[in-house]
Amino acid sequence: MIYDHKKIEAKWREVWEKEEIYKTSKNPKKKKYILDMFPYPSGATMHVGHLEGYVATDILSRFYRMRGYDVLHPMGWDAFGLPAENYAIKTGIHPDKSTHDNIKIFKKQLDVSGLSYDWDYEIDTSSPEFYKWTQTIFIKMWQKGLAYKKKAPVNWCPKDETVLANEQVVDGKCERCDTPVIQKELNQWFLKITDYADRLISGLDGINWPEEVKLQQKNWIGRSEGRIIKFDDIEVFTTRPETVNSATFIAVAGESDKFTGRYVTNPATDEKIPVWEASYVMLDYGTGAIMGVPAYDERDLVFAKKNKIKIVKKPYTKKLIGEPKVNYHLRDWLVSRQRYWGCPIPMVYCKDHDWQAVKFEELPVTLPNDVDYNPRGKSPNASSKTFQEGAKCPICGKKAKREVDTMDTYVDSSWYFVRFVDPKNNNKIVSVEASKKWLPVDEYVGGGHVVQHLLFARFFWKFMHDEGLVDKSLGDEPFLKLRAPGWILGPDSRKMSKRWGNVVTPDDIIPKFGADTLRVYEMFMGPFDVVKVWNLTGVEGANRFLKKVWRLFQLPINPACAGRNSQLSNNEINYKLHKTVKSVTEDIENYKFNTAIAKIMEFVNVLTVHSSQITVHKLGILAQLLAPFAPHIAEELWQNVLKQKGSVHASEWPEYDEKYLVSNEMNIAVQVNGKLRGQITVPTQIASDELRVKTLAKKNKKVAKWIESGRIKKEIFVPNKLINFVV
Ligand code: ANZ
Repeated sequence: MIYDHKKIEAKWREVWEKEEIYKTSKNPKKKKYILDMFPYPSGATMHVGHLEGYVATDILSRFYRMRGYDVLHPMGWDAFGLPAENYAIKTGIHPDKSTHDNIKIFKKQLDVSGLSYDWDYEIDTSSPEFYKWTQTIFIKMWQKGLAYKKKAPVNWCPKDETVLANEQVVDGKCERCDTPVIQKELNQWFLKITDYADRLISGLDGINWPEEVKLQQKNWIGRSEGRIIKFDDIEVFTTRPETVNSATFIAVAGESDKFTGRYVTNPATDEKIPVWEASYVMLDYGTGAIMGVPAYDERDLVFAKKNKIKIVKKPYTKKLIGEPKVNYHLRDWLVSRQRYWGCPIPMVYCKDHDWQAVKFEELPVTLPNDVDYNPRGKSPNASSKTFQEGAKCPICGKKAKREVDTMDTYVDSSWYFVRFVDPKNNNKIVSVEASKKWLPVDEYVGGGHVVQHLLFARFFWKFMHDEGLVDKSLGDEPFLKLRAPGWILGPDSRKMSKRWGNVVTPDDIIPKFGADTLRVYEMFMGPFDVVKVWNLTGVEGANRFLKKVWRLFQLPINPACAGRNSQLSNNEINYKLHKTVKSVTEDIENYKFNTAIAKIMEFVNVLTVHSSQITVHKLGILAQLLAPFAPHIAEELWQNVLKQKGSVHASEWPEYDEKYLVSNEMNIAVQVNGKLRGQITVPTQIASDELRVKTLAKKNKKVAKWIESGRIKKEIFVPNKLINFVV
């Protein structure tokens, strides 16, 4: 019987689907919510790098199910976004069509990889059933004063003709198309994330996240303690109030550097100091004005020298003046986009009542289909003939104008994980009971998004928690544990990209080697969180390993064969078995998938060499340990070779017994005249028995030849350790 991955994998996937073995429990007792950062279904198919995290969460899900947990492991689509719209501009294909065509391809790819999602929980952020609730949350925020509109200079990409969030501007260029970004004054919707700045920092202490991610979030929020000091009518924010007596100028935010002709009084020295405009002072931080202290501050020194301003260095003042003040570098979140393929902002403008929220019972405000996607500096929805129909002011009932902008797609992903626990609820964002059953997320896996998504999602959670939209007992943080897979680079050690022609997709690997091989290889490449280089030889190695497992299960399980192979004592083999179970269990819990596989490999070697000691019991445990990693082959071996009843994935994870973990044998070093000449293995009970150790040591062939020649004059015995013959 050869290992026919094609037949096995297709067969079992069908059985699993029919038997619904991944159905989520309706009444979880011991819950685990295991979540992937859901993908944007892009036109480029999924590559092996994307799969890395999905395989990891699949391993965790299968493992915890086998350990008796009720697991929620859902998948869905972050379906709104610019690429589909840009594609529509180029091809005329509606974003809804291209997105859903892509979803089909992605779903197929996930499926053939043997991922155990419960598709009853699938969500699609571009469906009205989902974005109705995105709009509901927006309105609830607006009602609490957390959503507001203001004129603001915004980053504008002249090519995409849209506003970009600060995070989407990389080195002054549009993150998506590399066009230099310009500033433009526009009326924009903001979400007041700054109200949560302190909680977004303090919450980090209690969660199991990589330290560098926490640090980057802290830096992004940029909490800064200082003081506000008044120089006549000009207030400045400073973190160094003790240097105020050395302040020799004031600088207010300006387009370019120039002297205003004004003077103000330094409250610490009573001296008159000049007021400058300086381009290095930011308008929207602190008070938009600084005290210039060239003696202590590098930037102020450069400015003072250039503009021939006095430089005075005095000792720090003991008595601090001004009022204590905390500032944050975090800005409110600009969420409006002048784009089509996003969630419509559910607001209307009334001449008499300003901006008002659409009534909840009128949601969702649906995206119109009759739009011109081409960016013309206006939102595409403004070109629709139907979009404004029925828009009226909720206060006076008069005709009103709908907001034509849509929301940043990060809004959708800020709460999707909440919807996953109750995805078909038609009456509510989520029922409080469902939230209590599954939330918060226990294991969250995904790469990148260190600042934006993770910060926004924490903000939304805190809001929903405060509002009682999720159960109050759930705590202030949505993702208890976070891990990010390391990048998988192409075989040429470059980032996988169409440009380099080095993209490897599951479709390149699965037909030839099978999904089990792909999964085992991806997890065996190296530690989960480090960068790894794709290597076909490694894929072949993983495949050879599975074939070896396959052959092991084909060996006769027959005590009559005993004696042909080298033998391990029962104790030793039990020790190896229990030790393997223990380490694989702990490794999976700690995301050490590569070492878990290495230990399974070792155990396969032990059984292969000592094949006379194979039993159904031992092979069964091996199949179970392998099940999370290589689910198809494990199932075939479990059900068809070992004739076990039911799915291996529904079986109980093997337990290890501490009692076997103390090895029952000890190694004793044997010396002759102080030189190491051999080693003997003795049962632990006799390792301190001098007479018995001596007898065994003398019989040892290697040792015997050294003592043959002479008479033993003396024996030195260290119990459990060594025996030395002096001849
Ligand atoms: C005097 C001084 C002396 C300062 C010194 C620093 C060192 P963080 O930590 O980022 O909050 N500052 C305040 N508002 C500013 C603005 N709108 N644009 C540019 N710079 C601004 O930094 C606070 C410090 O940055 C403040 O403390 C102020 O300079 C400057 F030896 O005041 B300092």
